[in-house]
Order: sequence, then C-alpha cells, then structure tokens
Amino acid sequence: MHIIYSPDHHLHRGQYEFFRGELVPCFEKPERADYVFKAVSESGIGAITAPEHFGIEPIERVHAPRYLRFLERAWDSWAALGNTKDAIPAVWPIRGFRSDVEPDSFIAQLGMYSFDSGTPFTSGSWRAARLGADIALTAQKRIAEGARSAFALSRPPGHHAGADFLGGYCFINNAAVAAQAFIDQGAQRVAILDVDYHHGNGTQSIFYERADVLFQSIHGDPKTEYPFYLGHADETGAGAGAGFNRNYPLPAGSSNERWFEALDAASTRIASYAPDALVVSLGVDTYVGDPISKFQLDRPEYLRLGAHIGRFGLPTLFVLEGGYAVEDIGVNVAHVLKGFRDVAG
Ligand code: Q9C
Ligand code: ZN
Repeated sequence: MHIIYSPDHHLHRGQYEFFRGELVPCFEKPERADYVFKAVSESGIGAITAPEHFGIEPIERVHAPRYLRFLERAWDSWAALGNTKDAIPAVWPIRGFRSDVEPDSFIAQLGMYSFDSGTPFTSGSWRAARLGADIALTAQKRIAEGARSAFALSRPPGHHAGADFLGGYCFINNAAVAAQAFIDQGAQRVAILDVDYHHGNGTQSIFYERADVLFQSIHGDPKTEYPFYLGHADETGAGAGAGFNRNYPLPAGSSNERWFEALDAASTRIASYAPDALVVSLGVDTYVGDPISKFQLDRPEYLRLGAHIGRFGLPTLFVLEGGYAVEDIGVNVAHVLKGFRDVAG
C-alpha cells in the first residue's frame, strides 16, 4: 500500500476551541498524525512517500474559487486587524440574512464561510490544508497508475468542509477532491464510504445532486450528535443524484454489532453500484476510547473493518479524517490498513 505523508501538517496547530462554554485545547492536534505515522511506519504496511504538488485546479473542481481565495488570504486579513491568536468566527448569517453580498469585514466573511466555532484558523492552516489536498491527490494518482490501494495520511481532516464552507476541524474536503479527480480522469462511478463517527456533511453536500459519486455515511444520529443539522436517513440525494446518497445514523452508544450491520447495508449498496474506485473517509473516532464520540468499537474491530473493505475487491483510497484518542489513533488506523492488506494483498 502506498502511504503519502508530510510532516508539514504541523503548520496547522490550533490552540483552543469552544467546548461546553469554555475554551479548551484543540482535540484536532498535530500529535494525531504523528501517532498514525509512527504506527504505520512500524507496521510495515507500505512505503511512506512525500506528496507531489497539483496546484489549485483540482481543488477548484469541488470548492468555490471565492472560498479558496478567502482561505488563502484569511490569515493576512486577520493579522492586519492586529490579531495574533487563532481566528475563530463569532457571527453567522443564518436564516433570513443575506449570503449573496460578500461583506468587506473579515470577521463577517469568516462567519459566512464557516458553520461552527470549533475550527480555529491559524497562520499555517491554509498551507497545511493545501498540502492535505496534495496528499490525497498523490494517493489518488498512485491508484490511477494501477496500485490497488493508497493511504492519504494527512491533517487537518476534510469531510465536514463543503463547496464554500469550513467547520468540524475541516477546510478542504480531501476525499471529495480525490473522488472528483477519479471522475475527471475518466472514472464512470466512484463510491465514498464515510466511517468517521460524525456525518460527512461536506462530502454529502458536494455530491448530493450527482449520480457519478455515491456517498454513504455511518455516523452518530444527528438528532443528538455533531454536526446536528444533516445526516438523517431520509437524505437520499436530489435531482440526478436521487438514490445516490445514503445515511446510516446510529444512536450514541451503539455497539460493534449494530455498527457492522450498517456496514453490511452500505456494502450491499456499493456492490450494486459497481464503482470504478472506492474512497474511504477513514475516521477512527468510532473507538470506544474516543473523548468526543460515543460508539463502542474496540481495537480488533478495526482489523475487521479493514478486511471487510478489502473484500469489496475495489481500488481503494483511504483518507484520514477524525479520531481523537490520540495515542490509540495510530494503532486503530494501522489495524484498518493491515486488515485490508491481509485480504487484498
Ligand atoms: N466546539 C471530525 O471528526 N466538536 N470532526 C464539536 C464544538 C466538533 C469532528 C465541539 C467535532 C468535529 C473530522
Ligand atoms: Zn469525526
């Protein structure tokens, strides 16, 4: 398996996020990827190489150019106001406000392009997010060249980021950028399987009206779990995309068995869709020890998950998403990849 990695993910290092009324140290921290790097290095699952650079065009295939320009300039705009700490939005244009007029105020722009206060933007966030997309695109290229599988070992994560908004620790939707690259290179159908604890609202929204990308997500029920406002079972796609979106919301506290039942249902749909490639949004915040999530998956379940994905027999691109039990993330991710490799070779 090809593993793509850069230590420059350290450029994105948020200090604090709002959590239950106070600022707490960010859960999404550089040590996460460091532990994954360590675990995959020690496991011998595959060679670890640096990303190539692809420019902005493949990212503009899924993100609005004006959103990307905003991100590119965001730190300088924030710093020009005399700020030195992380930029965190505090005002949002919800129902009844206008989002067709772009404000001049950076604070107002930040609110327009975000949906939560938990995603601090730092001096290195743009460079790290760009690098994350390059990592996903490099992994995608390896598969396009004939590799059976690849792992994009990057942070910040991506699946909460939509065409023109950030949130949930995400800025650029790496899985969506990679899926789009497969399509742009001639794939007829790409399936995305999102196994992160949280609904992949950004990915869903990007592909909601399209039949060439099947999106499926297994996650905590949005009635009680973040991101709250999307991810229900009745969201099945619209227009040309009707029938090409499936959500499997499960109650907080769900067991291994319940989770794997949902995976079986998603697997049946993947088989009938017969995609040319599979992109896995690989969050391991389903782990029983995760500090912000509420499923019960135990360590051996990650080997089982990897083997299950391996049995699809598809070219498979794994993209790292969430997982916050810092020291366990590495082992759990390595278990998924090892379970996959033991089946898929
Ligand atoms: N301050 C991913 O796993 N936490 N994102 C809500 C708000 C947000 C998770 C707390 C969780 C986002 C990629
Ligand atoms: Zn998550």
